[in-house]
This record gives sequence, C-alpha cells and structure tokens, in this order.
Amino acid sequence: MEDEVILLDFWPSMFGLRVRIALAEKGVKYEYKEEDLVNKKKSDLLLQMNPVHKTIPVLVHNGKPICESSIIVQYIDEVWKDKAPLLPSDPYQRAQAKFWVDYIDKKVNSPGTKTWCTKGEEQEAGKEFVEIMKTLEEQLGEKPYFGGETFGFVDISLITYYCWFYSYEKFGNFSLEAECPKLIEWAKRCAQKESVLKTLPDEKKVFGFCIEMRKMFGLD
Ligand code: GS8
Repeated sequence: MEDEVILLDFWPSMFGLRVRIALAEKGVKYEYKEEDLVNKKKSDLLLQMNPVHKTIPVLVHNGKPICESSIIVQYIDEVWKDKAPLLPSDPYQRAQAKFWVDYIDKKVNSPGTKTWCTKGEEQEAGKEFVEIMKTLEEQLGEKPYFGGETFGFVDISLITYYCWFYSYEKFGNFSLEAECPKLIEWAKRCAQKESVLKTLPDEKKVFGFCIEMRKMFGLD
C-alpha cells in the first residue's frame, strides 16, 4: 500500500520548511495543507493532530501525527532510510549533529524574530543574532556542510532561516555577509541544492510578510 503523507504547514515557517526540505531530499510525495496562522484560524485537523502544542509543522503519516520539526526530520530519515541519509550513522557524529540542531532550536529563533517583531529592540536583537551565527560559523569551519562533505540534519535545520536573513538584516540593521562571510558561502552552497532551491520562499516575499505583520501588531 502507498504511504499516505500529509504535511500541515504555514508557508514562511522555518520549522515547516525543514520538513519540506527533508521530504524533498528523500523524494517523498505528500499532500501539503496550509494553515491560516495569520488569522489564527487553525484547522480541526491541526488541533486534533497536535493537541499539545497546536503548532505546525505536523507530519501525518498513514493517519498518525508526528510533531516538532527536528523530531519530524529524524523520523523521515529513519522511515525513508534508503535514500539520502540525513543523520550520520556513527553514534558520536549523530550525537554531535543532534547537539547542534538543539543549539539552533534553543538560540536562533528568538533573536531572529525580535529583529522584525519588536519596537526599539531590533538592533540589540540583531547583535545577539550575529553572535549566534558566529558560533555556528566557527563550528562549520572549513567544511562544505556542517556534517562534512554531505548536506544533512544540521544544514537542514539552519538553512530554513536563510530566507529570513534579509528581513533580520533590514530591521536589525546589520550585514551577515560582512559579519559571517563563510556562513553565507555555506548558505549559498546549500541553496544550490534542488531540495532547498525549490522549497525556500523568496526573501522579499518573507520581508513583505514581516511588514504586514508589523502593521497588524501595531508596530508601524
Ligand atoms: C516550533 C513550531 C512553531 O513555532 C518546531 O516544530 O520545531 N518547536 C516547534 N510553529 C509556529 C509557526 S512558525 O513560527 C506555530 O505553529 N505557531 C502557532 C501558534 O503558536 O499558535
């Protein structure tokens, strides 16, 4: 029987984008269902499939939900294991990859969001964001990808922020190209991959979304 795969998502979500890239890497066909998070109209399916957090992304595989983007990416890697491994098989390397994804999960989103979603804190948040990117750039070192020669779990977890960099830079008033040139080279390398290229939305579209949201929140 064919697998039934449904993804509950929201187009600019860096978390949902991780799942879309992982599914593209594995060549998995799925049905995409957009949630109307802007108007806070969550579908009954979302509330039923993720009653704990009520957040996207949710992957519904043969009727069963999997929640939390980094857990979903690991699940995808385990279920569709024959194609394009995303996590290393070596236990130590695997633990390292999970450590860095955990770091990204704990550190990146909050200062990133503060650059465009606050009034008066934008520049401070920008500085904090740059420091975190510098730590990640140091971890990347001279390698083409975080795990070495191939695109994997850590790359997927961070590259989905790439389409947000433009907005963070504009509102936070900084330049990542100037501050972290190696990291930007890495991002451009990742963006050449079909799974990433075809998945990430245009940075200007994301910027337009930020402008709309700022208006909606009464910030501008
Ligand atoms: C975060 C998901 C999330 O914040 C993950 O999947 O990695 N740790 C989770 N989803 C947001 C949209 S993206 O900003 C969401 O669903 N928000 C709706 C809400 O909070 O009500």
